[in-house]
Amino acid sequence: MADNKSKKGKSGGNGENPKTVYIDHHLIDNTKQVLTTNDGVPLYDNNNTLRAGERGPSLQQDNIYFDKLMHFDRERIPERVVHARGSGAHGVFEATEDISQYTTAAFLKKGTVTPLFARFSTVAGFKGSTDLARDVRGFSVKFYTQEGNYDLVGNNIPVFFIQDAMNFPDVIHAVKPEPNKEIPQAASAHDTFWDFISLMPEAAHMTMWVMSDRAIPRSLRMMEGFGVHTFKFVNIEGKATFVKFHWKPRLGVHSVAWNEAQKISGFDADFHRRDLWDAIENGDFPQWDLGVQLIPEEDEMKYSFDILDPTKIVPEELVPIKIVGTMTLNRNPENFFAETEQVAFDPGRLVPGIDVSDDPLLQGRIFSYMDTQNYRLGGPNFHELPINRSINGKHNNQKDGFSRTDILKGEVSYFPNSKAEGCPYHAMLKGEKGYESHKQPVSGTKVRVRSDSFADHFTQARLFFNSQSSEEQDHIVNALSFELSKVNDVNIRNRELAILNQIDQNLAKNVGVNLGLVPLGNLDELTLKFARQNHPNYPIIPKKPEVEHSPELSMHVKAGQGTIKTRKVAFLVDNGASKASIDKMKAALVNEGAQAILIAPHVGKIHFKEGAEEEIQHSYLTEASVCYDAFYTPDGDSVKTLNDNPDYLQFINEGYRHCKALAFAKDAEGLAKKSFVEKDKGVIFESKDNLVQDFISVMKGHRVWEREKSRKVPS
Ligand code: HDE
Repeated sequence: MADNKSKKGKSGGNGENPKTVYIDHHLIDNTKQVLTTNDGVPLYDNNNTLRAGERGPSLQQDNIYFDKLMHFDRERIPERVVHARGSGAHGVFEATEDISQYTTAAFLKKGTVTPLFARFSTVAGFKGSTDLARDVRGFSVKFYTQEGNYDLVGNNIPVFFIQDAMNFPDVIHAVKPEPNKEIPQAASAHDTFWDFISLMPEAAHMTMWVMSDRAIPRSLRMMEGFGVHTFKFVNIEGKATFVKFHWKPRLGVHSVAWNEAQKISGFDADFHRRDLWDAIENGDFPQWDLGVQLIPEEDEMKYSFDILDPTKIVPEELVPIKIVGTMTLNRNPENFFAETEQVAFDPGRLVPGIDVSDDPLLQGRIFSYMDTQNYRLGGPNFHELPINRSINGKHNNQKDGFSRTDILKGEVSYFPNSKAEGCPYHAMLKGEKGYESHKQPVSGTKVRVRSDSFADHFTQARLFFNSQSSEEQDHIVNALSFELSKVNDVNIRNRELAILNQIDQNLAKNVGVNLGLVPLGNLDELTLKFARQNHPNYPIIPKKPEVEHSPELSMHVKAGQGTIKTRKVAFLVDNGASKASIDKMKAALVNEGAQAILIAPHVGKIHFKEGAEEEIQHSYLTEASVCYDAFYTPDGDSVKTLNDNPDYLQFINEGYRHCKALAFAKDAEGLAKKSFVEKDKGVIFESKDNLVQDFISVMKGHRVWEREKSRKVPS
């Protein structure tokens, strides 16, 4: 397994990582170097412009100043039109299963280790927006395989809002800040988004996911990834098998609460970016297993839904997931712009053995990504940027263009040729294998229509809602209530309630109560009018679904499956805290892979009861309860001062409100009484419980959601 703990993640796991070796060749190290111009001329003075006299005007001949400013003035490139805010890391993929009967893809051959770069993103916000927006997360992986680059450009939600690429600019315009006032930033809670969504019943399924806690992950390391579309594997005989891709995080799938998300956005807008960076720096390399659902070509029409419809999942209970390998992220970028910003993903970048299906959303994506990279990265040579370059080289007759760096030798740049012995040659001419599209028979009348097999918009939205725990369902009700309360136009609220009513009447009723509205029994006339543009006989009676309850769609931790690896536990201390009480808990947590972080009223030294002292990095001034997973208050005289410390009380009140585990050593138990904290299974008292073991076991369950019902804490 490629999970070595090398500090800084310089190793690819199994020997040298050819991609990072290549990247390293491009690193510029300024150590012990004299400052130069861009042309390498050493500079004597980089502080003062050239001027006529000590207090006189600057001179136009100051080419050194111009060299510096000309570059600075051009530092920004257009941010991505969507997914502008992202964080990336290098890693490796190790194939662990023999699936050669389905695909010839070399990087999926059992035992193969392939370098990769992954980028996670939000969709709607600008480049500098908060990580904790309620939003879909992008989940892109560029595999640098021996057969060229393969990009799996997915999301952390397995379905999409729309079925046809033609509507993509519309859904994005609707969710982005409104064009007149450029409000709101990184948020869907506004009129234009819900106006569009309430007119598009095909968005109902995705809406359920985005209103669930999946849209506010605890960490990028704790979210699933999905290829979303159905793709094709192609084997050596040219036979295709439909495939759906899944990334399963080793740390489980976890989220924060909406109230926390809003506060984290204020306290640490880089919360996810920092978390990913720190984990990799600490050697806690995040890992995901890659799973595939395989559907024989003959079964294309077998199901109650259309496998080409990107608003549908294939329930795991219907087609099980087969794990075929593991991704390990083990190295942070050296330079954000050069790597994370310039990496160019494109779902059309395929390798032999993998092909696209006819999903109309996927088909549309194949144009858009290449087009956007050409614009965003300033021309057709973006493949030559170190982060985008394939590890097996590129040889073709394409040439020139802005920022070309390759220097093609010789006089030949055409094919066929005799002067260069026919090189670069077509693989087929030498009997070698290269990329071949799956030989799929195609016929049809040229039309702009939507298949009626795409017309069932609510069955899977209902499947998702019904598969959630009662707390998760409450969160969906709350999220919808929040979002629709922010909508000003009551017609839009009513229209969306009518859609929710088609999914689940109680859901619509409960959201309606929070909006002061009673849901309409039928879809709104305007919604129907638009739906009938695609399906003239809408609504069409849906087929009976094969699966009506899918436990895998719930994020609730299954008994005995949780882990506390890399979780952050705040040790709330002050001068006089007992080191013994701290050390005992710390050792147990670290043993389970968690982090113990001491927080005191001020940074700098604190003195323990036993006499020793320790340098503290975090204070109540810089830290917030919402950025931690659990809380421990140790024994000692510190308890006396914490008793009167409002920041301390705020920490544990908020932790309690957000259903986190709180442990109190014996001396500290009285502090719980001073706050809103009430004893329950997640509030652990040393005198009543098994302090260490119970604390760890509650943390493994992620949250004590039952506590949410009482909602006694005003924080
Ligand atoms: Fe994208 N999408 N998208 N998208 N998408 C972009 O490409 C587009 C869709 C996704 O980390 C853009 O490089 C169209 C589905 C991710 O750099 C752009 C359609 C899924 C990323 C684009 C979709 C995605 C993007 C903007 C409808 C999940 C970030 C910048 C047909 C399977 C990649 C860029 C990164 C980025 C177009 C729908 C995922 C404009 C036209 C469905 C993860 O090309």
